[in-house]
Amino acid sequence: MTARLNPGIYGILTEKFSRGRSNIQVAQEMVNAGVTTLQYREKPASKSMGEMYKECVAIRQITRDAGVTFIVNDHADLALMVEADGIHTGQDDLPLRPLRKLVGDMIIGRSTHSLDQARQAVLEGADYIGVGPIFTTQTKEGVCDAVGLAYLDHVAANIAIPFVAIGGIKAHNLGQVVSHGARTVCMITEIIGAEDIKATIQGLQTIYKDTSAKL
Ligand code: TZP
Ligand code: MG
Repeated sequence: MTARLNPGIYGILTEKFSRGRSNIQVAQEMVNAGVTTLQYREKPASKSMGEMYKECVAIRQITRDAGVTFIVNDHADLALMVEADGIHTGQDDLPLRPLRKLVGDMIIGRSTHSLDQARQAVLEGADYIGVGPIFTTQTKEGVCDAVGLAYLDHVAANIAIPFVAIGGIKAHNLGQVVSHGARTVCMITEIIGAEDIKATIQGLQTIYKDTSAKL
């Protein structure tokens, strides 16, 4: 069975933050550099569903060949059509119990911003939760205030399913995020906005491994 959430670096694809590079090119570079999970996060306002489908087919192939878990954001239809490993949903997206009926054993992730939301996600059958924004971020519009590092300790102590930390995470604060209990760490702009994606991921992996080894 596919792991419900891999430890390591969880990357997200959104072309508008990728310095003019295509999602396919960035996906290949991220997979080559060793991300353990890759999420496709485009909105229909940016691309047609047909374009999104074509990209997801290609990224499914890239991730399958590399043994990387592939998650589609928001769109259960796309996730099913390309046989993704999982679907990621926000608080305003599809409700989890009916979604589970639709996607069967597929991994379901849910973004959460409070312990109440996290507990609710567990009750409704999420496989993992997103926790954040840990720090202030400009990447997601309308997101709540930063939840902070101490909040990660509460999640680690109170929530029984795996979680991924997200929001404003960069090389300079990654060590703190890992020290506060995150085993899976997601970064959008730090990775896809980097000039050299491979070197950036390798640097992040070194921080992740060095910090984990000292815990
Ligand atoms: N959910 C909470 S914060 C966030 C999302 C999708 C954006 C994270 O982006 P970045 O660039 O890593 O701060
Ligand atoms: Mg969403």
